[in-house]
Amino acid sequence: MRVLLVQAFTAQDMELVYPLGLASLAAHLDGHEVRIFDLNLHPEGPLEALDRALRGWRPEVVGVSLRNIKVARPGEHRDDFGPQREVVARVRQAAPGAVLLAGGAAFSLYAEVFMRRLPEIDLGLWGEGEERLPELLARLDRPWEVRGIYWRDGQQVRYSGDPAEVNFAALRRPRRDLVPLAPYAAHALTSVGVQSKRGCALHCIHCSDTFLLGTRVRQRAPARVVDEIQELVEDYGVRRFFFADTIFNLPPRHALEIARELIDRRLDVEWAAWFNEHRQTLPDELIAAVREAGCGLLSFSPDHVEDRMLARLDKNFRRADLDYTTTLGRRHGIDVEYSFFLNSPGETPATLLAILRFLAQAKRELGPHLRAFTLLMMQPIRLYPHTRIAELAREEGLIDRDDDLIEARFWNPGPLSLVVAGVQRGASLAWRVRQASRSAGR
Ligand code: B12
Repeated sequence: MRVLLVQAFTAQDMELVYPLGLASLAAHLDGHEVRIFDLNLHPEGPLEALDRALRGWRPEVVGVSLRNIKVARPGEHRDDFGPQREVVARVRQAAPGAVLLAGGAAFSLYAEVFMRRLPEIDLGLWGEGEERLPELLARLDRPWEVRGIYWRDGQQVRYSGDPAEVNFAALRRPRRDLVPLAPYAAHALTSVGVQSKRGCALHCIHCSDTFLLGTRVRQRAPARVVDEIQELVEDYGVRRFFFADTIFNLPPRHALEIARELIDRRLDVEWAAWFNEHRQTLPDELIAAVREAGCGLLSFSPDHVEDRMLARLDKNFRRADLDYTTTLGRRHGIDVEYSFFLNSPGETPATLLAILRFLAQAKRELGPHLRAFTLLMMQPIRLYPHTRIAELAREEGLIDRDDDLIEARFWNPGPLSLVVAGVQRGASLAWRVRQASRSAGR
């Protein structure tokens, strides 16, 4: 069959994100002709370009990847759902006879909502697709025989039941040949993804990753991960990438083995990843190894700095660990960035101030190694479905019971929300001033 995999819009004001999910799916579609079309590569007229791709090739199945529900920043937010709706409608219009299949992280988070609000979608695949998409393509007339499928029965939307997790270690390498890598590689350090594990053993109350990928961490053999990186370097000239793992250093041994493998192969690469803050997950030998292996940035999401607040957010570390991260950055001369939630459950003026004090302390200690991006990473928590904080927000009456959370909702109650707006404005001004002075200095 001719299968066109379409990457729908990602956030327009952020990094271009390589469609890793589609490249990974494509690697498992033996016996089909597969192409990938990324709308985000066509800023001049994405929908027109999609139209041409559909009419020119006439695929029998169009798989649309709905990755983000978020396509803009809070504050600038207008309508996050509109762009997704337009893509689906355009596919239906330009390929009226094709089976329109939806999948991707945002689809999986909001599957029933998407199925209800976008009647053009014929079928939806929940979760990881490498093992089940080939099964589904072989049973398009009996989708209920495949687990994790949303299908239509007249006016009803039905679901075939939860699937098992994929055997991640056994998956093939993503098909990197199906979309040009150069535009992503040229964009941001975070644009090209490589995944070394799926699932997360942490339980932060705001996060929906465990709903999508489970709490059991499934790892790929370090040598296989580095084979993929070597392929990026040698076959595509891509030397900068981001580990698309929920947390890279859990378990620390796996991260260490990947770093050692990178060092042994002498690949001249530059990369970043998300790290957990708990001191035991950051042994010195790991930080020394990741630095030598090309890691230029430890990206942390501590979310808060006070023990009481960290406990409420169900984080696995405390303030002493966070202080340790700044020491590490200084000692190893490696860049560090942090993201924080403002006005999260239990916040008071004093705890909010504690975040700003921590940043001042981190700046003193880290100097230029504290990435200024931290200034933009201070936001109230956006509420996503299937999270404990969304449930809490319903219990506390912050959102309606039946709010489907497609439109952005934040945990940002009371008068502190005004302070939050002020802090965000100040931080964003400081960021702009810094960027302007950097470009003037160039
Ligand atoms: C790594 C990552 C990033 C990295 C990406 C690095 C890179 N170059 O790849 C960076 C830092 C750039 C990033 C940024 C953001 N991210 Co992010 N990110 C992730 C993370 C942890 C992994 C994504 C990934 O690469 N997975 C690996 C691939 C193989 O998996 P996949 O894409 O999900 O595809 C599989 C399935 O979804 C499915 N599938 C996918 N498409 C299709 C299509 C069809 C037809 C079918 C059948 C199946 C299918 O099959 C695939 C193979 O199994 C996910 C968390 C998660 N649980 O997925 C969040 C996640 C995707 N991000 C999210 C968000 C919100 C963002 C940001 C908006 C955050 C922000 N800063 O405000 C930005 C947006 C950036 C942008 N330009 O749009 C959300 C998106 C959903 C939502 N809530 O809107 C997620 C799901 C996190 C969450 N739980 O909320 N992110």
